[in-house]
Amino acid sequence: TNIIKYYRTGYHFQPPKHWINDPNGPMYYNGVYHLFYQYNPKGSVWGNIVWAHSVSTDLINWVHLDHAIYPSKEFDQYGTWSGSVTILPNNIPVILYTGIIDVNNTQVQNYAIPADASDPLLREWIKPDENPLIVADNSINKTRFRDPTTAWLGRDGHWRMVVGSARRHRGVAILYRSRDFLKWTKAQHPLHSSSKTGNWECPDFFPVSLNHTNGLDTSVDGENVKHVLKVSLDDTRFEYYTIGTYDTKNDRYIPDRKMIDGWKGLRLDYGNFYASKTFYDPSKNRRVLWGWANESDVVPKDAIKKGWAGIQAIPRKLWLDPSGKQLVQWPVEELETLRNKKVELRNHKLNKGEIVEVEGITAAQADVEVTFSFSSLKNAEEFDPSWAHLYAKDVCAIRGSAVQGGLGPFGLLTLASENLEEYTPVFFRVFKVKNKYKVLMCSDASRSSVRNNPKMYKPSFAGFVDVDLSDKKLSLRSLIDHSVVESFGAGGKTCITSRVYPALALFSDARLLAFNNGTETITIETLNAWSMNKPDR
Ligand code: DQQ
Repeated sequence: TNIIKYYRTGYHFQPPKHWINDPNGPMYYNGVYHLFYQYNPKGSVWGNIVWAHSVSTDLINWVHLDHAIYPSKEFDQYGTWSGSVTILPNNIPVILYTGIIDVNNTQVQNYAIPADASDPLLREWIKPDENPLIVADNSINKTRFRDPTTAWLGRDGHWRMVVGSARRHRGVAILYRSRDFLKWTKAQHPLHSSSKTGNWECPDFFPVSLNHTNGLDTSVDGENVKHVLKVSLDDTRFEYYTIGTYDTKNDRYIPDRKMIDGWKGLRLDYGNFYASKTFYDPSKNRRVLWGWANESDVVPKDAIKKGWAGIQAIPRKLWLDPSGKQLVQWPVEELETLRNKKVELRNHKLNKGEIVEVEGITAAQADVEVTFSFSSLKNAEEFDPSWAHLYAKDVCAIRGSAVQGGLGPFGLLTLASENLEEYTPVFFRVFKVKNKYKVLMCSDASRSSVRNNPKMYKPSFAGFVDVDLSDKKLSLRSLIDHSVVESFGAGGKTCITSRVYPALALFSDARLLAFNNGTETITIETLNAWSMNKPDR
């Protein structure tokens, strides 16, 4: 049977067909949201990359326009790779992007401007003759020199922006400065770099407020402002970020002391989420994050049969946690306009081994929010000291949803088949470490499909949740959409996106359940679940 047709999402961003990857140059301009993205107009594997262009007034319903940027000049004839938008003070949006200029993959930085800035949709973009704006000097590896950020203005009235790069195994954010946005000079020192992280792709550098959840425009600085640097690690397709201080005097970014500046650092998403990029949305005073959720079937045959590959995760509002120690993310509120049929559970107890089905919604295309509570922490299982060096995902692989615990595992079984031959559990497990507690959140694809393609990648994604358990509650929201489950633990402190490819839990055959597999009884205080409508796309 032709099951792969069921993998197309219902409400995530995807064009009608073909391959997509990185979100590029997201912006809000004159009442319209723009999303550009890396796109192959000729097929469903990576290649022939152009900047496809879609517009929206609500980040949910989209209209697809003609490609904004595609290879057409000497300075980009072998590729138009990722980049960002900066809206200049005269209200002209400028795209900075990476051009590939030869078969050796040599990378340069170019710019493009709207042919007519009064066109409400900014349909046509031109690439002026001053291009390329920046070529790599001899100190830079020309094939690792890409993905310019949104530029910011310093107090001296000069622009700054960074380009992702590497010096051997050291990831580097090369800093450039300009007075007029045309002539760019490399700063003596990079904005930041970190050893043994490999090539940095798609850097993102932006301010966040210490006092509120509102976003800040990219040039904002001053008291009660922290800065975030996010990088995408070429070698493994994971990202990490740090929070720190932007030392404007030396034009350097310094991560806060306790930040892990490397592989084991904080992640915006502990799952399938890459090449992400934020933008400031002045209409709602928020910073919004876009990220690419690649296919994880790694079976090109499927991509070719499907005729498409890649989706964008639901855009998220992002802000600094009051602790200052991490970011918090939540799906943009506009998503809630797609909520349709609602079902709910109230004060439902789950004893050890119990499950409850959430009936009456289209479980393959749903939004579910749940708050779990418990009366004591004393049953939490010991955290094995030998796991101390492991990633959360490794602990999840050892202690999955089927392994009985003390306080947890409890959570949701998403995209579950009739007899639970398939399911993607999203759950918590609370561990005791000395006198403290450690909360693990997993989105475990290991049983997501009975398809036995040996190449299928079914990872047990997981992250720890830095949450105060004194109220003995844990909340979870999952966005379920046929081949994707995007989850937000503890109000968005830990986020995990899984791509999954069930063979049985398809469309109306998919079920949604809540479960508890720990000795401590769990109460579902509230569970609200909605069928999700399809937006225009
Ligand atoms: N994708 C683009 C590059 C970027 C990479 C090419 C990240 O610009 O470094 O499609 O996924």
